[in-house]
Amino acid sequence: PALIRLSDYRAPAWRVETVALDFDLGIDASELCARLLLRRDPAQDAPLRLDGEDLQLLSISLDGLQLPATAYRYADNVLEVDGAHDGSVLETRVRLRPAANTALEGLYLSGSRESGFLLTQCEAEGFRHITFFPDRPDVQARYSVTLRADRERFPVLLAGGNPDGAGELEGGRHWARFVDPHPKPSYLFALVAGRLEKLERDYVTADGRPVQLKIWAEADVIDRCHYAMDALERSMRWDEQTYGRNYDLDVFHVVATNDFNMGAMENKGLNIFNAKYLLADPDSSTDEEYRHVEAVVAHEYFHNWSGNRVTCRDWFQLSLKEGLTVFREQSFSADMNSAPLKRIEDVALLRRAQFPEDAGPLAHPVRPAQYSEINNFYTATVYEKGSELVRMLAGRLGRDGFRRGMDRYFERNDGRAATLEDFLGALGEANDTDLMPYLAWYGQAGTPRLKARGHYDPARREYTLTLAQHAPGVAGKEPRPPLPIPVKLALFARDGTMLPLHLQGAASGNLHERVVVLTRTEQSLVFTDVASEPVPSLLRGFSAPVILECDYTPAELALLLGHDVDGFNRWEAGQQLATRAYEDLRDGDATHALHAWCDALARLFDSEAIDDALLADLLTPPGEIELAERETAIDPQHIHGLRQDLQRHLAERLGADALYRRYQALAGHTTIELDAPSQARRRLKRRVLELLHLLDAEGACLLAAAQYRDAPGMTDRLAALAVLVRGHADAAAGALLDYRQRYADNTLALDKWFSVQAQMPGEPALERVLALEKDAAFTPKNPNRVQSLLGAFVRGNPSGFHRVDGAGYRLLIERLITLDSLNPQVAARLATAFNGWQRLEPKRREAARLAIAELAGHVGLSRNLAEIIGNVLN
Ligand code: HT7
Ligand code: ZN
Repeated sequence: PALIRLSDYRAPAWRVETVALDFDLGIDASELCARLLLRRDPAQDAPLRLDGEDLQLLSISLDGLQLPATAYRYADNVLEVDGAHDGSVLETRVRLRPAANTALEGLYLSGSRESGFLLTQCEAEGFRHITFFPDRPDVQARYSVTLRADRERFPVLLAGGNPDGAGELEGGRHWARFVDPHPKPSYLFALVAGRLEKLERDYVTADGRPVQLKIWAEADVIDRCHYAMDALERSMRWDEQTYGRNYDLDVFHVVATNDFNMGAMENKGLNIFNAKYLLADPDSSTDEEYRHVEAVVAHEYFHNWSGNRVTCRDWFQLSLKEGLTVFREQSFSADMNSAPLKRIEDVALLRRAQFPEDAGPLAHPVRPAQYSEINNFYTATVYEKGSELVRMLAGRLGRDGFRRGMDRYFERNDGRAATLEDFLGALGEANDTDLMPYLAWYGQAGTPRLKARGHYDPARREYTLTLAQHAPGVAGKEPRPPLPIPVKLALFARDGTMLPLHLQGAASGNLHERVVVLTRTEQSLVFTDVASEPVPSLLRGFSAPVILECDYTPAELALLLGHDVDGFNRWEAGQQLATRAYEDLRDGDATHALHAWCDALARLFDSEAIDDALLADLLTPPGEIELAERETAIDPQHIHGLRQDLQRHLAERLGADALYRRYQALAGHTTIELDAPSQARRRLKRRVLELLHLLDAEGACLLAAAQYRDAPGMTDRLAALAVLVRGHADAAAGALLDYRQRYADNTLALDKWFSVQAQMPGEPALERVLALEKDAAFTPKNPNRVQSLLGAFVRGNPSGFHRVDGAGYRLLIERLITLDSLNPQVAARLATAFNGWQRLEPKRREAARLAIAELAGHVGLSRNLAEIIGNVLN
């Protein structure tokens, strides 16, 4: 398939000044008349060419005259029209088939024909499935949208922008018009039509604009939208206070759907959400899901400035809006909740999702140089690594400097389609500094490594820290120039106190922590007046997205785990120590790290001073995917077993009595409140129960069965169910049956029922997945359901999926072929489970290779799936 290259970018030859869309909506057939006022770039001489995919063209006219068939050509998804000039008005009429659209891109039906509703999804290139248009983000137009439909079937009609009239029509039909005063790219267009209920709240922006906030959902779930409404209001206030950004329309609509390819979509004035990220209630949502709802509501709202008011020039700049908006959301969530816990959660996600992506055949720079299918580039690299790059810049400029830079960026680029250069330029100029060296981070794939070596000279009382960076190179290419790497650091004395930092060549001050930006391949930092050999705490708060290699002794890591005041680095020391302990077990030749890890955690377990949620995280070793990253011949089942052994050692060290006591104490405080201490108690209770299960499976299952039965909310209920299912307990079957009946009508709760079973470890998982596919509630047409069963199995259950007989791989390719014909985006995302197959141990590697090669040879794969499979195979 053709590759689109960043280096081929040309400004559009034709722009659209205004667009008037007139929809006649129906489930099987909808008709749309689009009137475009065209502007021509006088410097270019290209014919008028518009994107349009699978459109049924009914009529076409230019400047009021019907065009003869000889005056236009529609082939290969492009409509070419003769005779247009600057100021021409092109009118096209097309017919769309929403109910037949299973790809969920363009105009489609959510839910059933009888009661479902119509909606659109246009990012990245869905608008071309709706009408003929220069469907690229640097064409920004003013939209006026009129919707007409049967009033009884479609009582609610919504589009982005401000309402501009509504009324009755003959034959039980009605109409509504919306005008958006802000020019926008086509990917931000949206409409919704159907039977929906709403929650409403009045809001006044800091600059005095009254705004109606309206959340829409189907009648049976509208009561589960209150938390999202509160989160929306918090997000709006936070953006006003933190960035001085106000909302800019009279109404802000948010709609929930069960049928959605991603998390949510920031359409101007009409955000559309996967119900999974909008609905929340204690009976069906876990604490983690509440946090996700708050984060995604904030993320989409923040796009109104970082994405909508200032959009991307082309899709190569995707991280300009996504990395920046993830960063804004992370800062918001840190302010609303616990900052260290949020940082731990985000870095854990980066390591679980982005590091493996960056280390395998799907690796790409945050700003890719080329793509075949843009939908394949909504990746952890563009989002999560992109956010880390913004975080480095924000850290470099400091709070006030970053705000100054963001003000400059928004002011200078408001209403424009910008590039990453525009972003770095504005941040730098507002602070009289050159940030362009950071551009190198955006252009190279792979996670850089940072090697740290310390040397203490007692006679001179000097500590020299040598830091050397190494970026994974590309075979046959020049070594890469060094990157700017901000390293936040501190030094600890052996008694756990922080030492004042006297860095040679730097302004002195009574600092205990500082940030040093590395700019060379190797750099030595000399600290003077250091009384005894220190333990360095490096990359505090994870100040740069690199892999740190430092020859700490187990005792040094245990010291940081016990004493570091940076909550993130304390956790990080524990993760490194746990990884060493894991290696002790794997290699069977030493147990220093294992003992150091268990002892340090045993001390913390008894300490009153530590927050329950942080303790739960400290008691959790790195996951199987992360541990696999360090292996060269991966056997996921062996890794699973070793990680279980590691946790069993910890449980033994803590002791059954202490674990039971702690469990009972935590269970004594069971509530469904959402405040931080209540959430923290639930998190620790779950961890304690999991550890207990490794010591006394029978006893822990009795507790879990009781916890399942008596749970006041979903967090406790699902935690108990997971312990029963993962432990293959007798009581699991009864609990699963109970859950299935209890939540028969609750789609989101049922998704968790599928996932928890798909994630049971080891060989039995595959049989269970096959059985669950036969459940009446399973359908390959719903992305959430596919994700909850097949996604959870292939991406969230390494020891179940990677069977040595290759049955997991064969199942995946069979399902991919079916799914690809329904929804290529969903199929392509699932196929990324094959990432990293080259590092499997030989038997699994060969089984995976055969399966992938078979799929690659399948005729008629979508561009989405073909690109992923092609890249994975090479
Ligand atoms: N900007 C959105 C990205 C997106 C998307 C959303 C729903 C369906 C398909 C989609 N393709 C791309 C989501 C976001 O980052 O906010
Ligand atoms: Zn986004």
